[in-house]
Amino acid sequence: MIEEKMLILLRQGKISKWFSGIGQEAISVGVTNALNEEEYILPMHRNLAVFTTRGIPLYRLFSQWQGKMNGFTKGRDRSFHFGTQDYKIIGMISHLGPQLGVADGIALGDVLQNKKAVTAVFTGEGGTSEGDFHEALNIASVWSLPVIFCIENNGYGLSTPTKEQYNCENLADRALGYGMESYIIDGNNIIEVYTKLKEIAEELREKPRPVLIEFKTFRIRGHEEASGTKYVPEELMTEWGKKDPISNYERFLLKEGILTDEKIEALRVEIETEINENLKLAFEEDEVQSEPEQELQDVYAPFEYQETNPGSVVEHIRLVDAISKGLKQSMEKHSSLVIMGQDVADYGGVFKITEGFMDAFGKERVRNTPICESGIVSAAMGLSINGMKAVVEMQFADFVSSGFNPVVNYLAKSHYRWNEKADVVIRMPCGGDVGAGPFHSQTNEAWFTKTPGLKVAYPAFPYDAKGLLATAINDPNPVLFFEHKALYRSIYQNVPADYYTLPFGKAAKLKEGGDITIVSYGAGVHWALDTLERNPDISADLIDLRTLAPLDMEAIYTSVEKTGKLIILQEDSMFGGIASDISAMVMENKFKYLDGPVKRVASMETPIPFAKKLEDNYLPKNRFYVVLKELLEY
Ligand SMILES: Cc1ncc(C[n+]2csc(CCOP(=O)(O)OP(=O)(O)O)c2C)c(N)n1
Repeated sequence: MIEEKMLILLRQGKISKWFSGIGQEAISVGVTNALNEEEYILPMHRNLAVFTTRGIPLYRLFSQWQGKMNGFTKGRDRSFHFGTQDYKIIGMISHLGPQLGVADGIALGDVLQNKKAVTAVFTGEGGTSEGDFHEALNIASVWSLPVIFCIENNGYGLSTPTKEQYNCENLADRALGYGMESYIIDGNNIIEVYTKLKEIAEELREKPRPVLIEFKTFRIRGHEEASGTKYVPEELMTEWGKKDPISNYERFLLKEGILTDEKIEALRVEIETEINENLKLAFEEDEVQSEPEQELQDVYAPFEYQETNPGSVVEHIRLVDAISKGLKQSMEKHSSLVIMGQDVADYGGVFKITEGFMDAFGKERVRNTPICESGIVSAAMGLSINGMKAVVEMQFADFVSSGFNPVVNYLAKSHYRWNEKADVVIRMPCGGDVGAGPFHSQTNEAWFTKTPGLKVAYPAFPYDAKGLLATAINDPNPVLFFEHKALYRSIYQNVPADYYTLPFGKAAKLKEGGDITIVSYGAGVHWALDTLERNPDISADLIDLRTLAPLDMEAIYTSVEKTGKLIILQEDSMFGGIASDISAMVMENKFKYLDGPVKRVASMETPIPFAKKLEDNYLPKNRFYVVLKELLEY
């Protein structure tokens, strides 16, 4: 009835398009009713009945669709793209697949917290073609997670019929390959959906494991309202029209004497009144206003940095040790913290950062993962939704590209969209000068500094690395934590033995001088230090940024006001890197203080080559002095 009403409003131009679930209602209603209220459910764009079955007041749903404040996203996202912890509903992102992995993480959280609960997640048959589907099912099976994966096979993914989407008879058959059970259920029969799902959910609560369900159904309306169904053969429409779940159930209830025509009429009037009253509320509500300050503030979850002062005992350790010890202390401090990554358990990770962790904290909290970056980043988000913390180790920063989508679209945007934190740190062993070629040497921080909602740390020293990692883990926002591989075992420092934190957004001034400002981070800091050591006549401020998001522009501005010259050294290739933005900001805001052009020194615009001579020439460290000298003499 809600959708019928919306159709009228759409024709009147009063609402924008949405994705109809007409003909598929039995699946949403049956699955949602089979779950307990405190169990998480992750619907898709066609699952209105999940929201109504969970009892969300209709005016809030209508306001959500109209982009108003009584909705769930302050007007920032549309239709069903939202979640609400109040109703334990976790909405989709447009990319469809990632939420399957998020369901894994939520279910893992339940298992680790000894809750006897199941998680249900939806996908269309089109979504099953995404890699995320494979990754999520595989993870759930390997880890025995109580997830009910629900495929709504409705015949079409937009205009694409099933025979062009996959080449097997039943999608449920894929379960065999993942080592899990599966069922095919008539998705238009509410009694079958509900009774079977209730039985499965009860079993899974007692004996956690994933189950794949293929609901056979049909999409009676267009992909989105107003887009039509011209490409669907008429006979399919007629055939499935006869199987409409609501009219069939109504007939059944009438036959059984449970319903009467009078009761149906009374119910219709009651529901229509509810819809109209709630629509009135939503229409009467004002449009949202844009308050730029509020918009910016909501990009990140609130976090109050807590200074923690360590005792006086120090140890002379390498960068790799500082990260390992810091991570270990955070594991002791946060009992809800889980580490996930390839080979991080018994093997201790390829850089041995988590060596011994499994013995200290157990295999439950130090988890080897299959090779599936997207699924694991999504699962980390699920852990966060379920009240836990996650550190994900990328084996090499390069491989984050395989998990890029959930990082930049799910984690980064969650708080802004629907007020949900993403309490996840992604550790990124990065960087060149190690003779490792194009796929084990990249320093890809600029992929992330570009994306609002992410924090990015890039320490150059053991002391900074240990303190910043502790803060990254305390912070409920998603943090990309870059660790330079060439510095892991070459840079030593005296580091407090105790746990301590350092603030984000505060650069360190490593050298004080009057003639020029040098800004760098990561390995670049050490190249700059070497250059200054070899040329003691140069009087420079050397600023180590330490974190790139937030970025300490004040430290740069103050120094440039004093020296009048700025050179930025970055390891990444030049175009689109952080140096370009710093340069632009200084030109825009401190032009009158400049006595020369702002200079950027960076790697060549090529992939990172393997052979030593090629890599040496690719990296900027040997070019730095030449440009520095030119600018000093300008
Ligand atoms: C990664 C990605 N690619 C393409 C799209 C565009 N798109 C949105 S829904 C859809 C079809 C989805 O089909 P299916 O999963 O079967 O769900 P249905 O709409 O039939 O319920 C497509 C192609 C998208 N949202 N995300």
